[in-house]
Amino acid sequence: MSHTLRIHYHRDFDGMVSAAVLAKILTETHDEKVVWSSVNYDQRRDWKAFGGNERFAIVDFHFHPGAEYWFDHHPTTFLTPELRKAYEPTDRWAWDETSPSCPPLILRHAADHWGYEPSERFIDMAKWSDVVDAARFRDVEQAIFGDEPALRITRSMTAAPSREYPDELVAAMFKMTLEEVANLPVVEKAHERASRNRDKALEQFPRTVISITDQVLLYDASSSKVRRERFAPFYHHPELKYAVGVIPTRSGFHVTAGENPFKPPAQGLHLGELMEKHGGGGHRAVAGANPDSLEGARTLAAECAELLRVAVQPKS
Ligand SMILES: [Mn+2]
Repeated sequence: MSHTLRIHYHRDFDGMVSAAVLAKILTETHDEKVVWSSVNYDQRRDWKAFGGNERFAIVDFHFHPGAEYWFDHHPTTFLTPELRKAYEPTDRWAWDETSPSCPPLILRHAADHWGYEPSERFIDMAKWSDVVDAARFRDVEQAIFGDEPALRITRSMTAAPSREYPDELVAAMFKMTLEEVANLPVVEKAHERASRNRDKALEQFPRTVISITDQVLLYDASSSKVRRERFAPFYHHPELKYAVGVIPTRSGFHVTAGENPFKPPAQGLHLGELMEKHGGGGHRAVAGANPDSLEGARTLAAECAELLRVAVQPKS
């Protein structure tokens, strides 16, 4: 029997950085032998059985009592009240929903509990994780066209050449700087493809718009022929407060709702809590859910848009 520890991580920039950082730290401070693989929301269906018979860790994803190490910053991390009760901070578990991304809390925890001193490159990765995950970009131009290494890596994820691509990026982040990772031929190639897709997406977006009312935009990009750029609504319509849309996933459809990060609404709703009621999750400012059908996704998106329109109305 192997005593290897598997690190399960959320398949996005801060999730990959979290996996690389924890892998490195555990290798150095706990003498662990680690491997890693990404998780997605579909794997919550049989959450009890998650992890199988392996030793495992989870970063930037839902709390699981079987995780030997667990770190997350999502407010919707607990799938049931029982799981919420099963959590308490330990020297191997930490949750901080005020953290803009997950890596800084892992670094902080490792410093406080395990005497770990982070390297310059990990501090840099944690800084960019906050920018990317909390959409703390200078402006919409940086979000869409910025060519800093972290942003090129993030963009390259939208044109991943294989299912294993995130695991390869974690392996690269385990030993390289962001700049070195971004300059890898596999990343450059994916980034070029992603940039072409982005340009196409910006051009196609106006056709997917269903309505713009009270600074809330509703769109339907469920067609597999339509390219997607997350910030396209706010690029074309800087005055927006929210955008809600339907997009395709590998196995179905996803409803995504987000505040305009460049012009956050003064009043609104907690999107993570809203999506939680529909089997999804996320943060206050951005969240999503995966209804069972396209029709269900369209209905949910329209309902969300309507709730947001009411919520942003000035109260008299
Ligand atoms: Mn994440």
